[in-house]
Amino acid sequence: HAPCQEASKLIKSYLMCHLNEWEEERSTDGSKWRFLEHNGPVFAPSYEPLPDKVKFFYDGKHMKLSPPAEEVATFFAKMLDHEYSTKDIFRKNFFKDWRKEMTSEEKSKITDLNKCNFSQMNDYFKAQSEARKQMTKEEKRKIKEENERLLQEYGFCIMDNHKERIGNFRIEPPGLFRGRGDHPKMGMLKRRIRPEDIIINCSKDSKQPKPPPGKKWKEVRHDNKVTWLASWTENIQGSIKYIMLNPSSRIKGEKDWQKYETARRLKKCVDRLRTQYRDDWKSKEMRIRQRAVALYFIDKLALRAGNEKEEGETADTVGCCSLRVEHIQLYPKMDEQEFVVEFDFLGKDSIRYYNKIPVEKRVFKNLQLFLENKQPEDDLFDRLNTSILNKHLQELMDGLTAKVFRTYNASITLQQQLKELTTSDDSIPAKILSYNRANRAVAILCNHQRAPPKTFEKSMQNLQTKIDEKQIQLSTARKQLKAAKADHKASHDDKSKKTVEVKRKAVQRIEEQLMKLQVQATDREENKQIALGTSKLNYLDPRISVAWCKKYAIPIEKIYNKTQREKFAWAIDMAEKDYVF
Ligand SMILES: *[C@@H]1O[C@H](CO)[C@@H](O)[C@H](O)[C@H]1NC(C)=O
Ligand SMILES: *[C@@H]1O[C@H](CO)[C@@H](O)[C@H](O)[C@H]1NC(C)=O
Ligand SMILES: *[C@@H]1O[C@H](CO)[C@@H](O)[C@H](O)[C@H]1NC(C)=O
Ligand SMILES: *[C@@H]1O[C@H](CO)[C@@H](O)[C@H](O)[C@H]1NC(C)=O
Ligand SMILES: CC(=O)N[C@H]1CO[C@H](CO)[C@@H](O)[C@@H]1O
Repeated sequence: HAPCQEASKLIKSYLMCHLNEWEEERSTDGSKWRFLEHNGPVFAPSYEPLPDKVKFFYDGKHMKLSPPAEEVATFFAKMLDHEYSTKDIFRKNFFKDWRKEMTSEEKSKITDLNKCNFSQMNDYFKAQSEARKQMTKEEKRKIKEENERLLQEYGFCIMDNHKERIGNFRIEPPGLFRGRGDHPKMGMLKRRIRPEDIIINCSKDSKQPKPPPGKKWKEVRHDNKVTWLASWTENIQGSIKYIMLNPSSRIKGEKDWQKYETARRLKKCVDRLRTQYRDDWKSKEMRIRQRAVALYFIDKLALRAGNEKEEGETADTVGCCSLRVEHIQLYPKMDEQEFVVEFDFLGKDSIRYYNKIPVEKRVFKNLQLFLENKQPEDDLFDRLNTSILNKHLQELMDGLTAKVFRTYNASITLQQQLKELTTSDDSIPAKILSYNRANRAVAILCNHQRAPPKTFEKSMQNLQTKIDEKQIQLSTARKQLKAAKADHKASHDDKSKKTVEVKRKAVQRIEEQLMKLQVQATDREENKQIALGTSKLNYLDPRISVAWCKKYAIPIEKIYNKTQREKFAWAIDMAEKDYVF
C-alpha cells in the first residue's frame, strides 16, 4: 500500500509542476499561445425550400412564400406545439421580425399572425423527424461518418505543441430566440451567421482557415492574448460569441483549477474580510457603509454583483449592486424572527430570486437609512456600482470577485454536507443519493431553480410502475422461499436444501433491485425543481467530489457524465481521497 501512496504523490507533484509550468509559460509576456492553427467554424447548412405539396395558408387561402419568408415561417411552424408559440410577446416579436423578411407584396397581404395557418408545415416537420427515427442502419452510419469527418477536419486545432479539441466548432443554425424565463426578446429572429460576420484568430505563421468559396471573413486577427479561435456578434443581445477550446483542453483545465485555488485562498482570509465589512457598517461615509452591506449580501446570500454583461438593459434583471428599493421589504419582526429582509427580484437569466432572511441589527438599520426618502424605482445602493465593488474586492484579495464567494460557499457547503450525510455502511445507491442531496443543498443556495421537466410526471409514473412490479415479484419470491423451506423441513434432502439457497438468493437480489428503484424515485422527486448541472459544472471544486468517490469506492461515472469527466480530467487525475477544500 505504501508504494501506491508514494506513486500517487509523485503523480500529483508532477501534475502540480506542470500546472505551474503552464502558468509560467504565459505569465512572462501575457501571451496565451505562440502558435495557433485551425480550420475555422462549420456553418449551418443553407436553407432548403419546402416541397410544393407543403402549403401555407393565409386567411384560409393558399399562399406561396418567398424563400426568405418561408425559412422564417418554418422556425415558427416547428414550434407550434410548444408553449412559446402561444405567448403574446413571443408571437409579437416573431411577427415583427418575420415581416422584415417578407417581400413587399407578402408584407401587404400578411398582416395578422392569427390568420396564418402553419399546420401543413408543422405536419411535414413531424413526419421528417419520424422518418429520421426510422432510418436504416446504413443511413445512420453515413451520417455518423460525415460527423466524424467534420470533427476530424474542424474539431481540432494546434496550439503550440498540442493538438487540442475545439469546444463548439459548429455555428448554431438560425431560429427563433427563446431565452429563459419571460424574456422580453423571445420570438425574435436569431439571424444566420455568415462568413462575413466571423473574426478569425490564429497565428500569422499558421495555415489560415479558408472561408467558404466566394466568401470572405470579416477579419483575420493574430491576437495571442486571447484563447478564442473565432468570434462573431449575435443579433439578439448584441453579445459576442466565441469558438473556444474544449473544456478538457490544457488551458481550460488550468483556468478551472485556478478558479478553485482562488476560492481556497478566500477561505483563508474570509474571517479578516468579514471583520472588516462589519466595521465598515459603522463608517461615517455612506459609500463605505453601502459597500459593506452589499458585500455582506454577497457573502451571506451568494448574490451576483449585478450589471453583468449584456443583461440588465433589456430583460429587467438585477444583481446586488443594482437592487432597487422595490426589490426589498424590511420587517422589524416577522414570525418570531427579528430584522427580516425579504428579497424579490429577477436575477440572471430572468430567474426569480425570492428569499426572506434575518440579518444583523446593524445591517437592518443601515438598510432603513438607505431607503430613506427614496422612490420604489430608486437604487438601494445609490453610492455603489459594480465597478466600484469589483475594485474594492480586488483590493481585499487578489483575484476576488463576487463569483469567488459563490464558488467558495458552494464548495465548502458541498464538503460539509457530504461529511454530514454520508454513512460508510450505506449501499452505493444510498451514498449516491446522499451526494445528490449535498449537491442540491448547494443548488438551492445558488438559486439554481428550474421548471419541472415536461416529462416529469410521466417518468415518475413509469418508475412507480416498475416499483409496483418489483414489489409483486418480491412477494412471489418470498412465498416461494417459504414453500422451499417447508419442503426442506419435510424432506431434509440435499436437493431441497439447494432450492432454499437459490430462492433465498433470488429474494435478496430482488430486494436490492427494489431498494435501488426506491432510491431513484426519491432522488428524482427531490430534484424536481432544482437544476444540479450549473453548480456542478461551475461552482463546486471537482476535487471534493473526486475525493469523496475515492474514499467510498464509488465509480466516478456515477457522479460525472462523459462531458463532465472531460472537463474535470485535471481533478480526476490529481485529487486524493483526503483532499480538503
Ligand atoms: C389549417 O389548414 C388545414 C389544412 O391544411 C386545415 O385542416 C385546418 O383546419 C386549418 N386550421 C385552421 C385553424 O384554419
Ligand atoms: C454559505 O451561505 C449560507 C447561506 O447564506 C450561509 O448560511 C453560510 O454561513 C455560508 N457558509 C460559509 C462557510 O460561508
Ligand atoms: C461607478 O461609479 C463611479 C464613481 O461614481 C464612476 O466613476 C463610474 O463611471 C461608475 N461606473 C459605472 C459602470 O457606472
Ligand atoms: C452531462 O450532464 C450535463 C448536465 O450537467 C448535460 O448538459 C450534458 O448533456 C450531459 N452529457 C452527456 C454526455 O450525457
Ligand atoms: C488585436 C485585437 O484586435 N485583439 C482583440 C482580440 O479579441 C479581444 C477580445 O474580443 C479584444 O479585447 C482584443 O482587442
